[in-house]
Amino acid sequence: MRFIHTGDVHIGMEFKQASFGSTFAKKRRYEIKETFYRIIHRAKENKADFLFISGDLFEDDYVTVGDLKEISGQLQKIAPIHVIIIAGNHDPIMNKQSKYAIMDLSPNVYIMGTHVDKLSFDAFNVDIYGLSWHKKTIKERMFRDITIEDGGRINILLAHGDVYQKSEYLPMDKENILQKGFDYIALGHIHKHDFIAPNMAYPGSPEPLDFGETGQHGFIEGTVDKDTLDVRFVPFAKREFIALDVEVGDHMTLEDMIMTAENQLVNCHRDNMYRLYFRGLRDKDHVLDKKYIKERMEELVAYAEVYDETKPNYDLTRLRKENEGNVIGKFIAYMQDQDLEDEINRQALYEGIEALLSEKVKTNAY
Ligand SMILES: [Mn+2]
Repeated sequence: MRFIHTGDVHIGMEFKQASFGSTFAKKRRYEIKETFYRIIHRAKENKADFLFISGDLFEDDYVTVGDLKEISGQLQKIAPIHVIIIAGNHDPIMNKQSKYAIMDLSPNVYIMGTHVDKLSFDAFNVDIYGLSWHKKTIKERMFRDITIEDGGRINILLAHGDVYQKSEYLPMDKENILQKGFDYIALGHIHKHDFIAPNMAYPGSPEPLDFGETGQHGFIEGTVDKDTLDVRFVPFAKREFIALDVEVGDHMTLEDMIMTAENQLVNCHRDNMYRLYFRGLRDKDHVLDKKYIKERMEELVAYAEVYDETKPNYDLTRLRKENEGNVIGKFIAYMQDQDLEDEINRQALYEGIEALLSEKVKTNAY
């Protein structure tokens, strides 16, 4: 039996907590759907028998009726591939108003029930177990007592939950689940792909959702029979989030610093999304204009964010000595007693010095 396993697609995501603005967020909303439809198409091209969607297909609060119609329309097109869906914590089946209830699903699409449910496909000798979420948190170990009815069948489990820790997101004990005898366990909930065991895996989100989700994203594809298991992760995302450090020095001008970053991006994939951390000491008179640098970087890559972690090359000891007794000296002394590892404190120190020094220039001038 051939299958594709995906989940955590999060169609409709608004990216309200994300670092990027509304224009890029809107673009990502479309790209998430685009990649999901490419996966569906791949299932058809590769003649998969089943497509497993292990929870969080969409964002219950933000998915539109148009999105839902589009999803069901696309899934209908790949019949007779059986599409097995469980709801996760972002798209739970809480009542009759559930978004799944208003979807007009074709006969090849199955939404599993909110109690441990079983679907049988005799033509493939397959039994599929699973359950859909019915609320936003589940502290109980819902699969602890699940048992396989017929060990002669290919037994699959779809589970949206947490095998890493005892969280309120349907905790699962890895060993407990593994010893039950499932041939493949299609997990969902964690957005980074991971093979927990050869026959138990998280596919991760097909598209990464924010800079917390760096690394490759895609889906899992494979074949499973009573005596064979062949599964692999397939990188498939349109874009990847990548964090880069740009080391600068106080011998550099602003343009030098920008060119250092550009040289790093030249060898990178231009479709990816970058977060650049400028680090090191810089000349205090070369201010990093983050907006301008972002524009320059986006001539090379699809998206860039700029973080200024540099320290201007003020000689604090000298400045403090020179200003002993005045407000600048007192300010430096006070700030040096604070935690200067903290970015906000550090920024306050440098911005304060800059402001006070420019005041001093003005005072002297008049
Ligand atoms: Mn999720």
